Amino acid sequence: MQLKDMYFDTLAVRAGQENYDPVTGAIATPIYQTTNYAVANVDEGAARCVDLEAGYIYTRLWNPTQKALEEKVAALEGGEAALATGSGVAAITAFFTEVLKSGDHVVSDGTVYSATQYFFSEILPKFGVEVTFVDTSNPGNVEQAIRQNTRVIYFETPANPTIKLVDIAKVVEIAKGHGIMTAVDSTFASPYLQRPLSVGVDVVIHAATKYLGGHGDVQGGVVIGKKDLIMKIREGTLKNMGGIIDPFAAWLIIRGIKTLAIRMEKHCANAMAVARYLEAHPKVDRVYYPGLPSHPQHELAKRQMSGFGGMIAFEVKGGLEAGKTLLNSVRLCRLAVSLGDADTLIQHAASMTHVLVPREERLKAGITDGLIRLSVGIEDHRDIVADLEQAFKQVCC
Ligand code: LCS
Repeated sequence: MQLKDMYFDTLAVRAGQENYDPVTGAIATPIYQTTNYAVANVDEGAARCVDLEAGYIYTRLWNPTQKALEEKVAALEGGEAALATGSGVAAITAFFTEVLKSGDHVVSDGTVYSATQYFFSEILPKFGVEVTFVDTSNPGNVEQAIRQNTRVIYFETPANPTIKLVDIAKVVEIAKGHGIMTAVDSTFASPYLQRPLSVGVDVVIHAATKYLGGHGDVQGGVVIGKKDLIMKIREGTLKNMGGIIDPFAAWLIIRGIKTLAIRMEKHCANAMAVARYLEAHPKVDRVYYPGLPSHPQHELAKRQMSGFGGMIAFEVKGGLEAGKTLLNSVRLCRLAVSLGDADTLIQHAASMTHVLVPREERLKAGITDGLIRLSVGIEDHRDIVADLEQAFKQVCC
C-alpha cells in the first residue's frame, strides 16, 4: 500500500515513518540528537555538502527526525515536500526571505498574526520590499492592490484573531491571472480541516506550535509546497540564516500529529457547543465562529473547510473593562496567548497582545475593545461552559 492511497488518519500516524529505524528496528522515529554525521572520505563529504539529498552532513542542513516530520506534514497537506523550522515565524520569514528581492511587492491581508505584521511593515521595507495590506476576504481588493512587481499574495484563513475567512479559490484565480504566487497561513485550520494546495495555492505555512504539536509544549513551523522551492529554501535561506528545528522539537510534533485527527474532531465539537452557548448569552454582543449560521462567511466555511475548527472570537458587552473582568475571572480556561492546545486558552487582545497597538489601528484590523479569543481545548465542553458562566457572573453590564 502506497502513501498516496491512504486516508488522512492513516497518514497522520504513518507518513514519514513507513520504515523502521534501519539500525535498531525502532518504530517511533528516534530523536537523532546529533550535530555531526561522519563521512567515509573527503569525496563523500564533498558530495553531501553539494547535494543535501546525498546524505546527512550537519544538523543545521538536515536531520533525520526533522525529515520524518517534513514527510508527514507534506503527506497531510498533499504537497510534494515540506520544510520544518524552529517556529511558525521562522517558517514565514524563511519563505519570504527566499522568494523576495529588493524592489518586490507583497499583497497581504491586514489581519495577520502580529509578528507577521511586524515582519511585513518593519523588516521587509528595510530591504526594499513594499507590502500593501488589504482585506483579502473581498477579492476585488486583491485585484486592485496588485502591481507589476507583486510577487506574493499572502493571507491567513481563518485569520488571527478575528476568525475571518478568505475564499482561497477566488484569490488563487486572481493571482494565477497575473502569474503571482499565493501563500496561505493555514495554522488555524490545520491540514485536517482544509488543504489549500488542492485548490491551487503554491505554499502553505503552519505554526506547528499550535494544532500540529497540539499540546502546548513545543515550538515549530512548516512550509509546504513544490519540491524545487522547498529545496531552494532549505539550501538557501534556512541553511544560511539558521532558523532550523531542534530534533527533539521535531519529534514532539511528530508525536502530536499522530492524534491530530481525533483531537481536531473534539476541538470542533467542543467549539460548536461553546459558540452556541456564547451566542445565546445576554452579556455577549457577537460571536465569530465559522460553524454558526450568523458568521458572515458560514457558506464559504462549509465549502472550503471540512469542519469549523476550535477557534472562536466574541465581543463581550461593556468593552475593555468587561473583557478584563471576564478574563481575570476564568479558572479552568487558561489566560494565555497561544492556541491549538489540549487546554482551553483565552485571551483579550485589547488588554494583552495588542496593548501597545494604537486603538485606531487595532480597530481597523477588526480588533475591538471587547474582542476575546478562545482556543477551545479538548476538555469536556460542559466544564468550559461552566467556567465561562461563573466568569460572566463577575461582569456587570
Ligand atoms: N501564524 C499564526 C496564524 C499564528 O497564530 C502564529 C502564532 C504564528 C504564525 C507564529 O508561530 P510561532 O512562531 O509562535 O510558532 N500565534 C500566536 C498567538 O496568537 N498568540 O501567541 C502566538
